[in-house]
Amino acid sequence: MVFRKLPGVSASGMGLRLSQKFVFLLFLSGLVTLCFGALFFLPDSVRLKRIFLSKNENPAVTVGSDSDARELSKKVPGDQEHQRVGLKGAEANVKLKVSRKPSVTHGARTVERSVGSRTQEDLSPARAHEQTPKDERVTTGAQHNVGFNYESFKKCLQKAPLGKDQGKPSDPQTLQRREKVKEMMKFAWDNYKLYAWGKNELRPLTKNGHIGNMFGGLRGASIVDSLDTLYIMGLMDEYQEAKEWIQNDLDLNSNGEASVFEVNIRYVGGLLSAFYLTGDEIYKQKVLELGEKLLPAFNTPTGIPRGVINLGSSGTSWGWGWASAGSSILAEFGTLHLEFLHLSELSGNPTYTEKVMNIRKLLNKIEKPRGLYPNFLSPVSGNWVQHHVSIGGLGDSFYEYLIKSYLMSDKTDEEAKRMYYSAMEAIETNLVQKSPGGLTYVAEWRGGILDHKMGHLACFSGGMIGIGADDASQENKQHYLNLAAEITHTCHESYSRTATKLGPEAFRFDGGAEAVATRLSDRYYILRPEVIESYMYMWRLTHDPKYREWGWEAVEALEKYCRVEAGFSGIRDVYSSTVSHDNMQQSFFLSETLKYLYLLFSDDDLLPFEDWVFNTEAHPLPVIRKSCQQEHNTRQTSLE
Ligand code: DMJ
Repeated sequence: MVFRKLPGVSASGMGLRLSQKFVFLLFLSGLVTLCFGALFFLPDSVRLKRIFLSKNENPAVTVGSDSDARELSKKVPGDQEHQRVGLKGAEANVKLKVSRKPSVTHGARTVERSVGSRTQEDLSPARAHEQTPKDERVTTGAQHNVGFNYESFKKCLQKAPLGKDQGKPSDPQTLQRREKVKEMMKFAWDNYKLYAWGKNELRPLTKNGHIGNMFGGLRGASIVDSLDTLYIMGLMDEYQEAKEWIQNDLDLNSNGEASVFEVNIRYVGGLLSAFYLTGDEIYKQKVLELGEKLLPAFNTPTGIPRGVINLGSSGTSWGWGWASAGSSILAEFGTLHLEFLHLSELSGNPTYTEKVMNIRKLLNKIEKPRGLYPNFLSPVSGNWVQHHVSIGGLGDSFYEYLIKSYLMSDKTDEEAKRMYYSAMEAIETNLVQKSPGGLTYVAEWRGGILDHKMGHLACFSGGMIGIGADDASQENKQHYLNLAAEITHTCHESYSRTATKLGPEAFRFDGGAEAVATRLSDRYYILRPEVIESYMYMWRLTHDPKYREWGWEAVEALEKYCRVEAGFSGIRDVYSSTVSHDNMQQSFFLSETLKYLYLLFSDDDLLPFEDWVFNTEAHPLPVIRKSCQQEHNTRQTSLE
């Protein structure tokens, strides 16, 4: 184009008038902004988007030591993720909805979105490579997969995992009860197999399968969750069916949106346990492949992972729609430690350990109101978002993983120990209450105001406080054991005070109420394990026969009110003996509820506590005895 200089008008060297030049520049900058903005609306697979919006944009926030600084200073995909979070409200088809109370209903939470299937392009290995951030690519499990020796690992166990006789109790009544639990497992499994094989969960009334959206397109949650239960119960035909499905049908190439927490506790936990119990390489292979897919969730400015991740090659992650200001949830990012340490063990890749140690560093450093850990934290600023504290939903398994990290480290992880006992001290000072009728309970805390409510989920704390008692200071050992017993008693009361002898989702201690649900919406029971979990721990710690009796009461109630023609179902109102079923056999019923019952009626040498800790989905993970294993490895190498 030729621009001619007009006489008498000031113009630039190009022959444009100043106003023309201004308009032209305005137009040009508008065009550039428009083009750049449009990139955000392109699908992830478009090459231009990958070039311009690379995963390496946000500077990291340094938390803690040099190695953390190194880890964090690797660049993270902040901008792209923030866009995603920012867009969420506007994305009509990405509506994350909580069916009742958010994490209070882990497992019942629903994510409203149909999971997209994987396209040809998604499957291309070249693309997967291109999309993996550089820092993750160089540390993949396969490249580090050196050094783990199953034989050495086994030699470092202090006892046989299944005991001398698979934990068979000598007392005939206990044996009979244990057989009953085994029969319940077989019944639940057979019906899942018949009507829902390969789906995530069984719908026992409509006799079909449920997929849900929690696992990002992964399938077979009930199979993965059942592997170790079937194995320890000696249901070997069923175990073989499960193993074959893992071998032939567990497809990890899913491209859906998953809860990092749920995939970790059920799939990663389930596969890890199956590997450690059997030494079968297929589980190791699968779990290392899956572990890598969770890593991009940590690509945030602080390294605190977001709650939801796309398991496909984009690895995009974002916070739950219901969590304020895109925050991450304490019980979610605080419940990765045990599994991630084992992923490092098996792969030889330190990244997993570094990721969870970074979370711990941040939590250690940040100021805690009255020593308490609030449930919501921003993965961007690393600050608390709301001051809601709870040992039930949203907070629960974070505390559990502190004490279990200490136990799983062969009692060497002093930092976890310190954090656990100071958290317990703060909880006791601020949250533990006694009702007028003498029941001990753990209330919730909302910015300094107590909510006198205890969720079913919080009932796991009887067991947790129990296993933490022995390593407390001398003067606190008995105190914690008593506290654990009192909480377990309260939780048993919440069962006793119903028509069905099964406990409600939440019970209250205000307005004259004592351990009963006062709201209609809290009356349901979805086959949850927490109360039975505490019975099992307290039985092992005290051998007080009442815990076995309470466990048996629960078996009878489950049989009477939850067993239907084709499996077990949750119920809508524990206070009514005319039951209305919710048509869902949760995968944690097979993984946790039935396993804890079986262990309750077994001898203590079945999965002995000296060698095993249970993850929050009841998958047993072995104590890591690093020096012992190294010693055996060296001995073996020198023999070869
Ligand atoms: C399980 O998936 C796990 O125990 C988790 O920690 C929370 N609760 C459900 C079962 O209630």
